[in-house]
Amino acid sequence: MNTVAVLGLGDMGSALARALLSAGHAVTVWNRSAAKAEPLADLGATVAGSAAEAIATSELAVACLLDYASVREVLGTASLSGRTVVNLTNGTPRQARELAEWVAARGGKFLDGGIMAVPPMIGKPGAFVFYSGPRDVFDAHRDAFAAFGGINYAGEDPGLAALHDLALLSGMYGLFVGVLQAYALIRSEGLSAVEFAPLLSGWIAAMAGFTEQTAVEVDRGDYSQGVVSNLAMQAAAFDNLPAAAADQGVSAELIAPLHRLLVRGVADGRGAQNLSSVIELLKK
Ligand code: FVH
Repeated sequence: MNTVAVLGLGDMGSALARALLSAGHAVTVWNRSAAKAEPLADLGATVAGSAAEAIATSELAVACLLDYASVREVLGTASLSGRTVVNLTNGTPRQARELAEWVAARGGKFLDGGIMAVPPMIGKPGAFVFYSGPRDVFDAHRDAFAAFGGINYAGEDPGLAALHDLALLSGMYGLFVGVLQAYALIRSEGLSAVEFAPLLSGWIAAMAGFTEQTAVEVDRGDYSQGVVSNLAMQAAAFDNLPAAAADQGVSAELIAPLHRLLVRGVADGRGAQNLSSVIELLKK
């Protein structure tokens, strides 16, 4: 019963199955479209005829499907009694908590996870996965999880892996908002994005140094200490970003939401505070 089942053999599910095989685990795979299982069979995986069959022969089932609706659809075909399901499908904390209850009601144990890697990174340095759910269930399967890369246990609440995953993705998408806007401005004059890229990555690396200090201010809820670039100044300078974009024939829609918040922050009397003070405006 130490076989690991992998349900879903898209780009990520296939990478997870390959990593488990490379680490020496016995692996049973299943995918809705059977053809995606063939390369894994060549690597030594057992191909199950159904998700129910894959789960029946494995104590641990790793689900990596498109979304939570497909996870429920697939798991709903199987008996989960005595089985552990670790869901590595992207979703929200609420979806993870609801799925945990749904699996428990069917007699299964549940962990949720958040993969911080693209498929080629799986099993290699730099990849890591968040897990959340009962500690004893997590500890029982650490060995299998090690095949995927780094392990980060986020806590007993099954929603915490998704929370951490989405928080990191928020940071990533924020970065790409800036990168795309910068390249759009550069390209608007016919300049080379490739030539500009080293300047941009160096600047981003320098600014990333403020991440920790921002965290200190956010945890304290005090944005008035050590202010060197106050919000009023930044809001005035930020006005130039959409203005220049308009002049250059570039849309400002990527940066418009932050512009609105800066203006609101100043109107709220936060002009003398740090930029981090804008986080107060995000609270609902
Ligand atoms: N790929 C990535 O870069 C990211 C990295 C971080 C984590 N994400 C999440 O991982 C989940 C799976 O992503 P993926 O890259 O494997 O996605 P696809 O290659 O599109 O494969 C999707 C699989 O889901 C199966 N599927 C979809 N709907 C159903 C359904 N109703 N019933 C059964 N299976 C279903 C699909 O099957 P098929 O189309 O091949 O028959 C694929 O196996 C995802 O949550 C990412 O956000 C990846």
